[in-house]
Amino acid sequence: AEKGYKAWLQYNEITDESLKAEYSSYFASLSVTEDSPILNAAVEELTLAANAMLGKDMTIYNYFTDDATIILGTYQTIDVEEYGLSADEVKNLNDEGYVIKSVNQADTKKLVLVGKTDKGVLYAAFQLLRFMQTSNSIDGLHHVEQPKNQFRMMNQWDNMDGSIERGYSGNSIFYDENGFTGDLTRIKDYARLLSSVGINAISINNVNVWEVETNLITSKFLPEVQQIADIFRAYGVQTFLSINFASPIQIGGLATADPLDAGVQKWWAEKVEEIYKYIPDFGGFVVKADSEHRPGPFFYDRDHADGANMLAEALAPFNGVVFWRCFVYNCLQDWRDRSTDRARAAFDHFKPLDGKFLDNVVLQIKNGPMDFQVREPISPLIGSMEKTNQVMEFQVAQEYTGQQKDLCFLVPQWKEYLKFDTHAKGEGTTVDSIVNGSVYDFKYSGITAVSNIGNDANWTGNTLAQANLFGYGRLIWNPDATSEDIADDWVRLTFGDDKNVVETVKGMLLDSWHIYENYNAPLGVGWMINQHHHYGPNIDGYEYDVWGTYHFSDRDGMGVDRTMETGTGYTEQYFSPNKEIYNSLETCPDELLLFFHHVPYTYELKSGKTVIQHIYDTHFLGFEQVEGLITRWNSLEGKMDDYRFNNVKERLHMQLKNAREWRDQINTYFYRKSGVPDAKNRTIY
Ligand code: GCW
Repeated sequence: AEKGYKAWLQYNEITDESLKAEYSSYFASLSVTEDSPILNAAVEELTLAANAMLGKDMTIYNYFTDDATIILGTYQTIDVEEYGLSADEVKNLNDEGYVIKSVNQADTKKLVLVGKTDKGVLYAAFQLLRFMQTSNSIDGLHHVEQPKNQFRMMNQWDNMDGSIERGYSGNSIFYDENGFTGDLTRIKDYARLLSSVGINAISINNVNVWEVETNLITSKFLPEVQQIADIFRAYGVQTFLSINFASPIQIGGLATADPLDAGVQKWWAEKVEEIYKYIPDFGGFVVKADSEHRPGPFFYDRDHADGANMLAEALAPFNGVVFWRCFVYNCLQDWRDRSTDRARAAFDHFKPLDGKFLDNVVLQIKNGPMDFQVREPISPLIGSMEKTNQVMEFQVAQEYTGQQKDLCFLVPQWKEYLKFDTHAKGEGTTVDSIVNGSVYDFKYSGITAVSNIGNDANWTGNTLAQANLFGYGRLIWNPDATSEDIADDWVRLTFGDDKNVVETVKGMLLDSWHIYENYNAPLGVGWMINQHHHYGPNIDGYEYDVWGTYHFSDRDGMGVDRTMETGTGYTEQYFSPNKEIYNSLETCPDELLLFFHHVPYTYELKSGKTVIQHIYDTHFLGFEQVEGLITRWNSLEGKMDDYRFNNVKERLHMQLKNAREWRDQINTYFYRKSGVPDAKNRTIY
């Protein structure tokens, strides 16, 4: 059994006879006159799929001939007008855009896949195959698309010992025992998965760059990085590395890593030149500096613009880019110190530096001000720096959202974040319009995310977590796509067209984020998790610790006062009217109430319930909903292979155990604190 390995690239045989006949008439032969690794990848994918889905062996011509049924290439070489397209239609697309057109006149049936560049052609091939795998007719097709974001990136948190920081699906596919696994087939298949959903950049090592990984930018490892970059390049994916800010000391033999030191600058310039000898289109660096004990410019009394610009100078001659992370906060906070607020940190550190960064620096900002909780407000830094390139960082890995045991389809959450109105330039300045670079005309922009894959046969541990990887790519390609459509596509591609399977799995996915939220930390307060591994409830797990993640529950109430008048003043960081909306108890939305305010347990929510009754109700409900997920899934037995069925079934039972623990610990804790009984008298311990 392939155990879920093919994910959404199943290419199952087409069983509907009339569709099979229709597709087959187009998949007789293919003509491509340009030669590039990316175009070859497109042809290889189409050939593979034609074989698997239609049992056809296409003839490939490397010249134009009227005999060819598929014409594939860039607009410079294809005479698009011959196929009823105007040259402008393709020319006016961005570099990754494409057109798919079918011509079906009486005696000719042809498919034209034309891209602005070869990347567009590859994306067209994957889209065409998606149409076919989801049983759409391709007669009369005229499909035009281009991505709405420039960088569509993936960050691996893989270490060279083979472990993955926050990995929930086995070990790294890249590394093992402080070297490379050498399994290039697996990496190629990962490249296919990424490219098929439009990902165009990847950093291949953890942002925490430890001792061994610091050497990735040396001749010891660069030949193997080059091999990996060659594979990704053929799928339109540009390779980046995370670097250690202290590299000049650790591997350069210098006494300092001070960004303003001439020797350090020279060292980086030479280092970058060396890297580009191996990888001429190397993307650049991802940097976690002065964050969670990693070295950075603060150590030398320099600011983050000094640090980022030093690397940017070195990369600029090669068009390289620095992704500089804004996850900078005091992780040694004294819990007694009520004036420090971790949520404020990114804005406080970076906003004053607007205008000081070189134009090949991109600030990488987590979607929320804390750390990928089940619910957070948008980071106020997004949209606040007019003169500085920004990308937003999501986490596809489910560190705080069930660790790929619990089902949590994150597309609806990301969608809410992307459509949030920051009001940065008045009404309608949504997050997606900022991160796609159109509001401030950034040179570089887009979205990045922490990957959720490992070397488990099915890539993501829980087979249903594949939907998050797929959905991430599809959503950032086009943030206007709906969660429903993305989920629908994923289920059909992964499990086929059975109506029951499609409706059931889709429903489970779309409900899952709210279900998870129901049994988790309530009303946006976050955390309440076990230390270190972050799975399962531990309400006071971080309450008296250094990490700045507190809920301040006492006998009367709970929540973090972040208002301007009596709290930390964090609300001030938002543009009006968000600032006022969050600052006021009257207008703050229920789901974020405890993120912004400390309220009595008896405080009445907009829903009409008290906070304490809301806690009880959602936690009893969340557990029941997980029981419901199990019933829904069980109804699908026999409708798919046993491996995938049992894989998800096992995970759902782990989820039920987790939900029960959350329900009972949260309810018991707050009952004991508040003394307020459940209005419905259910069992609380
Ligand atoms: O919250 C933390 C995670 C760390 C991670 C860090 C980060 C890579 O728990 O494991 O380190 O976020 O984003 O840098």
